[in-house]
Amino acid sequence: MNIKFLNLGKQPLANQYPSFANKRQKKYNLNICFNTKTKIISISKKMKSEVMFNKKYPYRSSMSKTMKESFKKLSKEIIKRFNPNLTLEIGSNDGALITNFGKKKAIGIEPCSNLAYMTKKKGFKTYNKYWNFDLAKKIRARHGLIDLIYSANTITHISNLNDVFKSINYLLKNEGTLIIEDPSLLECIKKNAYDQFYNEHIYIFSAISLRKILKKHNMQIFDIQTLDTHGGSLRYFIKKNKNKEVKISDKVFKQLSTEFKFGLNKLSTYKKFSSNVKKSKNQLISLIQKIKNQKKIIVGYGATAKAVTVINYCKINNKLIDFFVDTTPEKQNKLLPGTDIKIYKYSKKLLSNVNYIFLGAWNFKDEIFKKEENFIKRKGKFLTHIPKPKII
Ligand code: DWN
Repeated sequence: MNIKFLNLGKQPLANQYPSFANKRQKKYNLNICFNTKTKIISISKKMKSEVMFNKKYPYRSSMSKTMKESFKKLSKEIIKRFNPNLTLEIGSNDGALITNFGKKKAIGIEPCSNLAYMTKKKGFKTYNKYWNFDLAKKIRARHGLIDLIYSANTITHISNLNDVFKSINYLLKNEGTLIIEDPSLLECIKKNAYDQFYNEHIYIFSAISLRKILKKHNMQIFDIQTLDTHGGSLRYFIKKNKNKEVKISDKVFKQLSTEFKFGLNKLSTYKKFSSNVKKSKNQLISLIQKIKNQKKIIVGYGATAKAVTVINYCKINNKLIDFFVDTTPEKQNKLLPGTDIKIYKYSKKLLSNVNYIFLGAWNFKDEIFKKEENFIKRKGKFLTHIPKPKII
């Protein structure tokens, strides 16, 4: 049974940035649910993939140095540990991972044509398609079974998980490896990061819930890595049950036991989280209001999908946050979805008389702090809502 435990109010679609002139933006109700049987956390209204991921999708993994480095490191590890003849990436975005492999050694699948074009242009075979069983059949007929399938921040964006894993199982060699990487539910709850919930994040996985889905598809987690990326992610290494050669690492049992101890299998944990989220909202509004009463300038840094959730949930407008800056060309000179707050192209000059920076991209705090040494030197302050609203 799906039980709603958190209402994040009326929200627009994240990653659909309206022009300055567009004042009428559609919104939907964002509710978060816990499934008592599968233990999975999901949003209640699931949008069609075609509505969310199309030729205008603005998010590019290569926009951040941190992500580029993380993918480079991972590709080296994949080659050393598994030495695959062929790697297939589901949701290859702008090629931040696959371009680290040889052109004949990696295939991308990317439904957003603007992004698929970027890897095709670099000579990588890229299917500009949504991941499903029909595509898996087509790929198997053309390339045979695959040694290694990788997917970061994509599986949680696809509504039909049974089809996702059935298709992976069909295409992966019996001795092959599946690696998936997504925000960790444990970190999300611990950090009170309610902004991980928006229309694209249909699910937020825990090892507990992922293990249950995989079991249905005769697969299991054999190793887990904890990552700092995207506010705390888990990288799951998965094998088919048929593959008896590979041992289950202690890290898997450790993660499961930590999650059970924390109560990720219990509704009461999410009810507590929900009440913490409401507190966070009130604290953030009063903190920003207090700063604005002193006639200071506050600017949002990183017009992230996460910021869309926070700003809309807290009903923050351009009287409270003056504008946002972002390095992504597709987001610039647009409005932060659902709001009247403008997004401008990032430049140091634009920040020269800013007093406070609200960290929309709090997950890149270290990268941003390094970049903004001058802002810090001239006594500029950062504002965050993670783990609770405060001035840093
Ligand atoms: O799963 C998803 C994750 C991986 O990426 C997607 N559904 C959508 C997206 O979520 P997000 O928008 O919350 O992701 P990021 O990676 O936190 O976005 C960072 C944003 O901040 C980008 O628009 C780039 C911008 N940025 C910037 O302007 N200056 C980032 C850094 C580090 C900077 O210095």
